[in-house]
Amino acid sequence: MRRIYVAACSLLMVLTSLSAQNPIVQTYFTADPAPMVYNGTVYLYTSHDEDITVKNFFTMYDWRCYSSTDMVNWTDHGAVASLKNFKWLNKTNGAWAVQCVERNGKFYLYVPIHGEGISVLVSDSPTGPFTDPLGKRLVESDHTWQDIDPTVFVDDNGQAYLYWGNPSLWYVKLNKDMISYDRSIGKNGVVSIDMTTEAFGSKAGRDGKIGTTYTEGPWFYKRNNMYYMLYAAAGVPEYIAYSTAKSPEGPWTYRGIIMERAPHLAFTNHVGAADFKGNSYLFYHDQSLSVTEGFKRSVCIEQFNYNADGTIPLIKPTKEGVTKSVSFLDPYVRVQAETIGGSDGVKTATDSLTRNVYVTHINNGDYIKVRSVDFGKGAKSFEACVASGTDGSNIEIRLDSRTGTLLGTCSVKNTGGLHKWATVSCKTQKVSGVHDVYFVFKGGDGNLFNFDWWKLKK
Ligand code: FUB
Repeated sequence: MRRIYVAACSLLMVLTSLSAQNPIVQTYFTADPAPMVYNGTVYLYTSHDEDITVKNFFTMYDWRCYSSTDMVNWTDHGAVASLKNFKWLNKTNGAWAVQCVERNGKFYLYVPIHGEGISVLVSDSPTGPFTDPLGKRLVESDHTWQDIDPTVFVDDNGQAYLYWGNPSLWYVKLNKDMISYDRSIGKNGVVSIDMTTEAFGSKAGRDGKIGTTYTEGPWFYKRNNMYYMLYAAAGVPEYIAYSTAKSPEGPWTYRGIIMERAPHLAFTNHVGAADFKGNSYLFYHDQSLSVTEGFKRSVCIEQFNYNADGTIPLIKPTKEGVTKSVSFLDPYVRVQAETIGGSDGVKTATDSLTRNVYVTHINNGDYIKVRSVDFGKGAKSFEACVASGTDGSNIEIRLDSRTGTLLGTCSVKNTGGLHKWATVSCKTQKVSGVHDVYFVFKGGDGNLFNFDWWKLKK
């Protein structure tokens, strides 16, 4: 009997590991992914398409951050910076593609403000708070409308490069302080890359003239002594292509397409790449969550292998995404409720005073999936921190699917309001091994409760 049970569980695990992981965030629309590996964690910075698109154009006010240690569950750190960080700015829209890099324990967030050029914010933590060290834009050029999509890489010799641009590509050599640059090169420090077809491939423009495929969204990095420039190519709809060089300053050689156009992708695409725990990942965005709204995009990830010579294969955008976690989640320490491997219905919010992020907008039937949870020999009980203004809600703890084995039901009573936090607990059935866990929320009408963290007890 036990054997049949174990076999059934294994089959379920295979089935759930085949389930769709893309897009990786369902609580917000996220775009222009920029991963940063720091201290055993992948921090993923994204731009953010608002739920309501204004004037049928990019409606983007802030930048969000997510982190993961297993590549399947992502902890939401909320909006870590916004246009409001720039006191000198007289603009409420235009928070386009971001990238964060760490240097000497400080985190530098390079952001374009559409129409205003490229600026920088600094923090002591990867998740902020970020402050504006300059009180003005970082890159001073005479083409601010084209100054979007910054990408930064600090080379082994300590020289940092900031590349950016649409539809041309420029760079500055950042000084060690990361918030100023060498003004002695190029035009007041700004070096213009030669947009040749050898460097970036060829494509006929609308006027019939041959130009390069390079469009925007550069992602600059070095791997095994090869410099890579990945970018969105060939106008809209965009595909992803790349070029390589032996030096960070070029000359660049066009290497071809790495992600084709596909029906569920948006008219823009924008990539970031990272190696983590021995695997290589490509981050990009699609429009599947909004069902074909190009101004409501969502970040996706594919695992891939570089070819032996360092070239990048053609990578297919899939619904499955990253199916294998690179580590298991420990449920016996507090797990933030906003550590999510998939969800339906819920949102996250940030407490404006404490900056604590929690799960909210929980309605009857919504759920959160947490992947690859290591039960070890099994738990006896479940504990959760919740806040509610109503009685009669429940958290069902289910195994491997939203209708899977019910491990326990935790009742959530009125705690005195949606910001009056209290700990609730319930007994759970003993299960061992690694499983996906589904928290399925049940109750009456409207917002049931807020959910801050959970943990299992042995
Ligand atoms: O997200 C706004 C713009 O769309 C980005 O800056 C481009 O790379 C494209 O993804």
